[in-house]
Order: sequence, then C-alpha cells, then structure tokens
Amino acid sequence: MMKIKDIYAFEVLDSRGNPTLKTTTILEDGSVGSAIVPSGASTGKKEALELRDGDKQKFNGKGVLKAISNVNETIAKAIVGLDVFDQNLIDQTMLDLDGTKNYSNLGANATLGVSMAVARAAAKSLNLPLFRYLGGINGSILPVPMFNIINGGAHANNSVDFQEFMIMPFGFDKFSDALRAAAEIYQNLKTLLDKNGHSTAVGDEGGFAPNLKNNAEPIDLILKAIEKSGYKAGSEIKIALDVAASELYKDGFYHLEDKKFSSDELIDYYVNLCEKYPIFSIEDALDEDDWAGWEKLTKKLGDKIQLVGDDLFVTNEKILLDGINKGVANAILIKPNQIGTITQTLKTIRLAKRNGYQTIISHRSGESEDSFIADLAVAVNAGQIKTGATSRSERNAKYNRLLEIARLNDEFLGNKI
Ligand code: 2PG
Ligand code: MG
Repeated sequence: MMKIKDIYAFEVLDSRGNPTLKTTTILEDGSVGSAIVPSGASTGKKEALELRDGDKQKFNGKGVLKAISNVNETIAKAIVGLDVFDQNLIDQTMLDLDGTKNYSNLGANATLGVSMAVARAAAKSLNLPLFRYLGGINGSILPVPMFNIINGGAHANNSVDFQEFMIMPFGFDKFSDALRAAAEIYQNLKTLLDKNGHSTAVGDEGGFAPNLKNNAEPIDLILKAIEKSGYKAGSEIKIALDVAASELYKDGFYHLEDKKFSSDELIDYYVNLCEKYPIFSIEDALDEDDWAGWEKLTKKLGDKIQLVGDDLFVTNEKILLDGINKGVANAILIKPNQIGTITQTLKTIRLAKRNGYQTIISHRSGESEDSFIADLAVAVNAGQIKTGATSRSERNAKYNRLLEIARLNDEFLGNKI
C-alpha cells in the first residue's frame, strides 16, 4: 500500500493553443506522477463532458479553471489518503462523487487527469515503466500505427471531406522499421504535393492539408508516395480512412464531393473504394446515429475490412455492447477522455477483446507532449495505435515513446493482426 499525499492541477496549453489540465499526484514515498489531458474537435455526441469555463474574457471561453478547482478541492479531498495501487477504487470514487454517467459535474477532463496521474505515480513508486505497471508481464505487443498523413474535414480548412487518410505499415518485423517507412513516405508525399503545386501546410494532426478535388485523389497521391519510397502498397503498406461521417451528415443525407448521398449510396461508394484501393480500415464510415446503416455496412464489408466505431461507440462499454449485439462494426477506437477514467477505458477494451473486436488506442486532435497512450497500447496488447503523422512533436512524442518501449520489449506482433 502507498498512500496518495497530494493532488493538484494547473492550466497548460495543448497543441492547438487551447488550455488544458496538467495534473500531478504525489505519494507518501515522494513519487510523483503527472499527466496532460487531450481534447477533441470532431467529438461524438455521447462523449463524457469536457468542462470548459465559458468565460469569454479568458481563452475565448475555453479556460479549464472550473475543472482545475474540481481537482484541487472536490477530488483531492476524496482521494488523498487512498492507496495509489487501488486504481479501481480511486476511479470509482470519482464516478460516485460526480454522480452522473458522463461527468457533467466534475468534467471528464478533471477525472481523466487524476486517473492518469495516479497510474503514473503508482508506476514510479514501484520503479516500473508505465506500460509494465498497466499491463504486467503480459503487455508486450508493439502496435501497428495508423499514420494520418493527409488531413481534411474538421481538422483542416481545405476542400477534402474525409477527415483522415492514413497509412499502416504491416510488412515489417520491427517497430522502428515500420516508423521509418512511414517517415519516408511522409517526406516523399511532401515533395510530390509540392511538385504538383499543392500546399504542404499541415493540419492539426501533422498530416498535409492540400485542396484536392475529391476523396480518392489523396489516396492516389499517397499510393504514389509509397511507390516513390520503394514500398509495396497492399502488402507492406495499407490504407486506413477516418471519414468522421457524423460531420458530413445533415438532414438525412451525407454531403460530400458537392453531392448528397443516402446511407445506402454511401455504402456503395465505400464498396467501390475498397475494390479499387488497398484499404484495410474505415473509421466512422456512417453517422453515429445511423445504426440501421451501420448494420448494413457491417454485413457488406465487415468480413473484408476493419470497420471502426469512434463517435459511434465513444469508448463506452454500454454502447459497445449494443453494437456487439446488433452486429455493428468490428473494431473500436479507444480514447480515454471520451469515457473519463483509465479503469473505464480498460473495461471497454476488455469487452471488445472478449468479443473479437479490434482495439485501436487513439490520440485526440488536440494533444500534448504526454505519451500515456503509447504505454497503454502496449500494456493492453491493443495491436493498433492512431496518433497522427510523423511530424509535430505532440504526435512524435507517442512514436518516440514506442521506440523507447521497443528497446525494452521488442515484440512487434501488432503487424500480424
Ligand atoms: C478522431 C479524432 C482523432 P478528434 O476523430 O478520430 O484523430 O479526432 O480528436 O478531433 O475527435
Ligand atoms: Mg475518428
């Protein structure tokens, strides 16, 4: 047993320049653990609440001083003195203290910061790397990354509808080689865009954000960059998309490429896209409330490609269970701040795995130097991680941490998914 002596939070900036919480836990043996909470832009409607102050005089209303005072006063009072190794009890205490299902009193940004900082302090106290503390001796698989190298949708102000065009390096024995391949493709893509007169400015997640005429052109450009880099599309490098379709859904239709698509028409569009391109995974292919469409989509494509629910499942055990029962999707994106604590995140991951759903641990579009999700991905043998392009340090913080973990633990079996 090791008691928590102090917990406090203060405001820091995230990668978009918005405020977020940095939370620190101090133990009686002097161990210290800190964590920075991420923030999304294309959020699912059922995500846990991110508490913002709404005071227009400060950070355009985006301040998090209320969440901070919830940590420093309400949560600290209930948690100080508890055993840091009882993560379940600590997280349950915050859930009870809040009294709602989605943290609308305390804010999930308040609770998640505490939950992460507690886990870090516990790992420090035992002198263990975080992934080893979270996963024990079983956490050993280095995840295959989804590298988001072209950004559109809500993450960039360009003309591309789909939010993320990603590459996944499968044909490599070592994590470091997979990372190098992605970095090379990223640089060659930059040259290619430049040569074709496109902008090489980047979006929120480090991918390029050129104005392109439709949602196939980014894939064509990526395939060229893969070839230029000397890799084989399909066998070594596969394509993954995050459509973030909830952002495109208005008045019963999906609006993209200057046209209106019904759910059925959009499914046919995906079927054609998958016939033409080496697509491994599509995330949020349909709106988060279009469950009838999701069932049809899963019947049509579920045995051919990975269908990921992000806004659809919001890392929520109950919603995922509904999806499992209805045969909706076959994979889940895992974002701890969608649900509010590490314990709840782990529960959702366990449910997914027990039911044969793939798990992808994910960053948010608003990130920081905190690399907690890299350790989490290895600890739970997630198999996949989504954390942006190979540029912008808040994205590379995660890849660099995975390189560090690979030195201790080089089992790159994620590529055998
Ligand atoms: C997503 C994420 C991360 P955001 O939709 O998958 O890429 O974006 O954090 O803006 O929800
Ligand atoms: Mg998404």
